[in-house]
Amino acid sequence: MQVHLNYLYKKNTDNLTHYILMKKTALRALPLLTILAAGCSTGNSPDLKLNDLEYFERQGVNVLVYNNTFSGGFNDEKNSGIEIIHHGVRTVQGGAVRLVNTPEQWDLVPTTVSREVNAEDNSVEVVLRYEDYDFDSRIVVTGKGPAVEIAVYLDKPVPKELEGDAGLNLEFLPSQYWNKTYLMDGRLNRFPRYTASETVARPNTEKVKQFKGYRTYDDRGTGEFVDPLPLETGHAITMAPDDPERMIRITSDEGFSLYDGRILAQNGWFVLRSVLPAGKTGKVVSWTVEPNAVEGWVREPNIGFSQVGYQPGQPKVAVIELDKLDKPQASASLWRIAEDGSEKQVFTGKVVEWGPYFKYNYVKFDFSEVTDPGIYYIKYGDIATGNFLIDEHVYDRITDATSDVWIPIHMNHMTVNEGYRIWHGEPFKEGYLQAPANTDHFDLHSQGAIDTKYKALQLIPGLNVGGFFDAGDFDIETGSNISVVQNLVTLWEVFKPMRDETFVDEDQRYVDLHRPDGIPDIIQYIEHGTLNLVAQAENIGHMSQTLSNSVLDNYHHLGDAAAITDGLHYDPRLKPYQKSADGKSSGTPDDMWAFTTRNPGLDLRAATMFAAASRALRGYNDNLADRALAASKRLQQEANEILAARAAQNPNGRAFNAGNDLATNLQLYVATGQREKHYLNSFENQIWEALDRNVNNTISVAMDAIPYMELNYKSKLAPYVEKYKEYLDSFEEDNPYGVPIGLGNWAGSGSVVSFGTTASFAAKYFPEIIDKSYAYKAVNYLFGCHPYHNYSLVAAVGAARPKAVFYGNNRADFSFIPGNVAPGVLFRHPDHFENYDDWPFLWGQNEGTIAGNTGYLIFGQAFLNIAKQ
Ligand SMILES: [Ca+2]
Ligand SMILES: [Ca+2]
Ligand SMILES: [Ca+2]
Repeated sequence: MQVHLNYLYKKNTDNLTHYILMKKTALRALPLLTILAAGCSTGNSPDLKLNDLEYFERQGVNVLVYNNTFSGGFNDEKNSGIEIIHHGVRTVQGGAVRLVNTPEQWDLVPTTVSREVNAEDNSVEVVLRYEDYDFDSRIVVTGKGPAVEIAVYLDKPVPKELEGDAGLNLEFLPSQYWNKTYLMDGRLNRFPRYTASETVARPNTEKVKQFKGYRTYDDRGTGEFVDPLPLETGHAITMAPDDPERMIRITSDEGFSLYDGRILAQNGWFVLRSVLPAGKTGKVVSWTVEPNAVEGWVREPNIGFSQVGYQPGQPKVAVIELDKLDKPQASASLWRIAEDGSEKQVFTGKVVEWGPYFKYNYVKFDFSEVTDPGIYYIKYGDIATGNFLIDEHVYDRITDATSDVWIPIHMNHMTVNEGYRIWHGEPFKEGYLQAPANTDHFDLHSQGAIDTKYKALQLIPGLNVGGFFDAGDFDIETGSNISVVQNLVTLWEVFKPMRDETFVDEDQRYVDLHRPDGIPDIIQYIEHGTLNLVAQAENIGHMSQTLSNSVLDNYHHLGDAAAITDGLHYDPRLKPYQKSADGKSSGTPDDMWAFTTRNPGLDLRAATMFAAASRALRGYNDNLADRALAASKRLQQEANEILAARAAQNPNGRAFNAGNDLATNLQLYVATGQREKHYLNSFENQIWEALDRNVNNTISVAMDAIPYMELNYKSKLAPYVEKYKEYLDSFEEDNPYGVPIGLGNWAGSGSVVSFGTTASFAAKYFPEIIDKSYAYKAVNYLFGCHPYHNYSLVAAVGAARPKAVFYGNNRADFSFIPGNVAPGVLFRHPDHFENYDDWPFLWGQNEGTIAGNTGYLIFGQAFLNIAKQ
């Protein structure tokens, strides 16, 4: 849930370029042909055979064996091990030796010591290791006809302390199996829609330790943990005989049990598990797994188009994703729905081949010539899409839900109301304690030596004000919050959005959605972010890394943020769960912590942001504007002194990030009312060299400077914009969607938003070089023209089919918070894109972030600015 990627609204796309170039050489040059070849050679075979991408394949069934490995701790761990992609959907994963019945996110995972592919044997062998227990196991998966055998081998017996705990597990996606039937040794059952199976409470001493000794549960003083009991136990299970695309049969002489992992954690899966026998070596467990393959199955084409619709004059190209065994249609057509409900074919056009991209083939259908406003749908072969609009105004409201709903719901330290519903009460009333020295944090932060005037676990006053929840979690990630305020100030200064749909009262600590209060919302959001960040600078003395949960058992909280802590000051003299006589403190150690370890780079970013915030707040909240400016000057001076001292101590060390300095100099020039020319001189001294070094990385900040520079600056910049155009065009070669598609463990909508923002500013300043088509590609992608499915990735925005489930704090309800931008289509090695819309719980696909969503606001405004020209 942590966000350590760059969510600044237009930031480095350089690494991405790199990645893409690598991928192009790696994939385009070589294996793409082999993917096709593999498809042709194995696609029609009834047997599961290893293909050139090193997974077992027959048409409709892919069995991956550690193409994706476990990483431990912060990762979902629902993305790894033995995985089955069953008729296009990844329904099975987690095949591994695991140490509990239904593993949670922070349970121990094995490291993959080695992975060996044996093509002759049609098998893959992986060696797994639990370092903590010096415990190795080997998993051998062998294709045998239409099935695979999964076998566990031990060279040494299971360590004594793991006897009864170590077992072979395989996990099944609840949303694809619930309500379907299964038979265990012939006994009839149905997978439950909601979990209500049985558990036992066992002493904590019997609990296998969790990642780094963290604990995912609050035992309420019982000294016991909860262990799920099986739904069923037997030797042969057939799942979903009622659904041929999900049907799977598994048998084992050793026997297994089926569990419902949702009983411990809402993101749990159904788990099939065989405990490894004690005292044995050799082949200790063997399963035969046969996923059903539907005869003659070909994946239905995914017709990508903008669910929000199109402006009459813009390019309109649908990208159609096809199974590699599918034969492309020669043409597709556009149908129009009239006001009387009648339908008529109005356009037929050629379908043009783009070619293979990872697992599928792509063709395009260009219907740009259709310009009459109206209601339309696409027909390709037998498939008719949902309808969409062609109209000048289709994009007018694309940021309203984000601005009116998503962002205010993420305001911390406030009660947030909407109509009859309280989204959350006022969180963290007891404030934040100094994090103890040398503490690692599960959300990837750490506290070194204490560098403030406070003692460990002492209350740092004044921090429970303002700020925004990071994402689906509730911490104030300082770096993200700095980006948020910076994003909002940019939005305010460039576009002056006067929209007022939100009531914000900092004295009442109350937010009411859809209630105008006479003040532009963006100014109120800038104020709210600044209140917390200034409080950090004033009370801690510098910026914290994060204000976050102190215990893992309340970090994974779902629901009302006000219920995460008890609102009472922690008093270690009381017993856990005991309240003081005056009702003001408790012995429950649930208070949030401030991780204060100083980072002068972060302080410099804060200094830049504070300068911008003071400018925006001037005349609206002068007191806060003054405090922000004072913090800016002090932090800048102190941070530079610290950095200079460090440089003196370590003359060969790397200087502070020059790219960041470039932006800071520009910001400070603007912040000082353009009086301090030396900032501008520094900027000018650096910008051309930075552009020469990396134009894609630097063009955005270079364009930011245009309003403040002499006229010849723009003409000097033009050749770089030409180079930038080559970069933008390179995406047409890279993938059928023509936008950067990230392949990391956090999917890439953020990069598409950045791409669209920079392309929009380029189209504004250099329309003769960069036309609007690049920005349109970005909106197309976000609103439905992307791999896997064609739903809009932005929750509830003006589309016929927006995504319906997201990883927000209401994710346990399989719901969304309007205006959220999903990370989107997640890449799974070696060739699968995925975005679950019936399962919210994978953050890499479905979580939105405060920095990302405020970045989307800027993109929306920048895009509308050129789209309306
Ligand atoms: Ca976080
Ligand atoms: Ca307002
Ligand atoms: Ca408390």
